[in-house]
Amino acid sequence: MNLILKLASFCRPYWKKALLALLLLSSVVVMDLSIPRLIQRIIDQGIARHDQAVVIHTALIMICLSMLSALFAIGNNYFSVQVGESVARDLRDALFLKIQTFSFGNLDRQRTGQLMVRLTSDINAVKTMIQISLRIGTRAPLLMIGSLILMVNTSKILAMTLLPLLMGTLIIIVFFITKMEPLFRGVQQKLDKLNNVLQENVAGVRLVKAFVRSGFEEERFETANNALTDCSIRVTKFMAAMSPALTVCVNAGMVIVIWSGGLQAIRGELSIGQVVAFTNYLLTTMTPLILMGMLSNTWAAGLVSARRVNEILETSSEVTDKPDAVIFHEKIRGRIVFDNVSFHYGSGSDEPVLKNINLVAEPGEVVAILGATGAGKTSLIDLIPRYYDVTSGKITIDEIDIRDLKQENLFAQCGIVPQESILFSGTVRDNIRYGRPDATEEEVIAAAKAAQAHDFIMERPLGYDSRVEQRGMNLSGGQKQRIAIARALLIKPRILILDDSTSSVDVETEIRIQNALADQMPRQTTLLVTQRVSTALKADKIVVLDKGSIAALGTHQELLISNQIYREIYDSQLGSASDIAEVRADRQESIKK
Ligand code: TTP
Ligand code: MG
Repeated sequence: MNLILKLASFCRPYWKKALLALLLLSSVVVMDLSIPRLIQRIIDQGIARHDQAVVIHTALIMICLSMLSALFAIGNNYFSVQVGESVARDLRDALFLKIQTFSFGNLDRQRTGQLMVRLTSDINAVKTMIQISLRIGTRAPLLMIGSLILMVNTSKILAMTLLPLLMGTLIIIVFFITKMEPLFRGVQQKLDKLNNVLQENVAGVRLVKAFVRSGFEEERFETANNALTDCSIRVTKFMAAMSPALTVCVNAGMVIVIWSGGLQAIRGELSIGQVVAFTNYLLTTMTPLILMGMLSNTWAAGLVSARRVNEILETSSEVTDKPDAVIFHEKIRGRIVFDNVSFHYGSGSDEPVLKNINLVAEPGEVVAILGATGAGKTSLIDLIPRYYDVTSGKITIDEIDIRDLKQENLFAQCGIVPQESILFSGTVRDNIRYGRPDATEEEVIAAAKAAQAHDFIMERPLGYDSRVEQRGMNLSGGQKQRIAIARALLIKPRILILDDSTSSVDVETEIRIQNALADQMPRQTTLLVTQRVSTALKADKIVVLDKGSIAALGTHQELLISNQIYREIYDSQLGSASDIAEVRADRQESIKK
């Protein structure tokens, strides 16, 4: 019920068109219903009495009515299509907007394939349901009720004889409709599964090839594909039984009418015209029934889809602004404090990913976060822009709890370079300007220079106008990373978050990027996630993260002396000779010059 109301609310803006469609439809039904009456008149008053004028006159009326009815039906179609398409567009808009508000936690739970199916196939099913309802869906019951009344009006006795048959037919239809809905839900679920497999495979087709896993993937796809086919066949088989069942009912009705009506006509209790009109009304009662039966699948599928679309619309984002959320009015200093923060992802194990993190990043400081893969580095920095909310403890920026901030304002302070660089198709310039479309050419170039991207961009014939393919396919990993860094720098963030963002860049270039970042005035607070000790060397603070806890915290020199874990990492990556550190420091200096 709730669902129907929700759907109705989406139709409300188009109620005038919908009403017009229904009015036109009612006129069509009235005209359709008058045809058997006119036939009756031709037979009883024209043919039986040899009155040519009545025959011609009535036939002409019938032709006019038919033409008018066709015209109205076209009008009805036109408005129904408009209403359906408009509602579908609004639903797509609403879904899309909703998905934009989803937090990372929501998105983890909604698979991409599922969201795609809801945005396309499900909305189409809802659209078809609306259009059908405004056309045959309303026409059929109106025709049926009209014909029933006129049948009784034509001959009460004959109508009573048919009553049990009509009831039986109705029961058959209700039976089919109720059985059909769960079957359709099954089909949609199977379609979801297929889309998930498809989505993963199309996105990762190179990997599948590289690992010679196409056999395995084919099997996985085939399983999903066969499941969908089986389910669809079951639905179709079930539905296939319905039409013949209803046809049997119609034919039985005809036999009853001709038999009993014929006998009554012979006895002179009914005119031939009445019998003919009655058979016609019987057909107009039964045809809509059959039509409605056939439409019931559209309705069942439409309702299932409407429910699925509604599920998304009713999901509330896990991270939302408080009603009294504040914004930073002035430029922030960028002091970030983790106050006893623990965190675990909602799904799966309840083992916390981060445990009792206490950490202060002073304005302008570079804090390097070092740790093995899976230590929780990405999870730690994802908490700063509130991609996820902390489970306990709090994070403050300039002494304000980030949960009290408007999220948009929070985003505006953070320049984020995610671990996986995501680029959109478009020009290099558009990709760099993504967060600030109004940036000037000089600003774009300055950001690209700082990210050490300018040179390789200029080597391309079209420079900043060169095309970036979907997901940055035509760029190397390091080039993508540098464009992503330039994009983050362009918004001139007070807080810069680099998640292993120079992992694909050679060491020399990495040092140049670090130097360029250090030279920015005033310096932004930088959180630098890395697995390489060499990247962390010059940071003001180094945090060593181990299985979600801080294992060590201090400068490189301090940690080298005091911390066993850090020394081990250092030795394993750069060798035990401490002079290597000096060599590296020298090189950094020389590159800087
Ligand atoms: P991460 O924080 O992603 O670990 P990391 O960034 O330190 O590792 P890497 O260097 O490889 O980038 O993950 C920490 C733990 O959290 C890990 O056990 C996996 C788990 N996790 C989830 O359960 N859900 C998620 O969405 C993510 C990102 C991680
Ligand atoms: Mg990571």
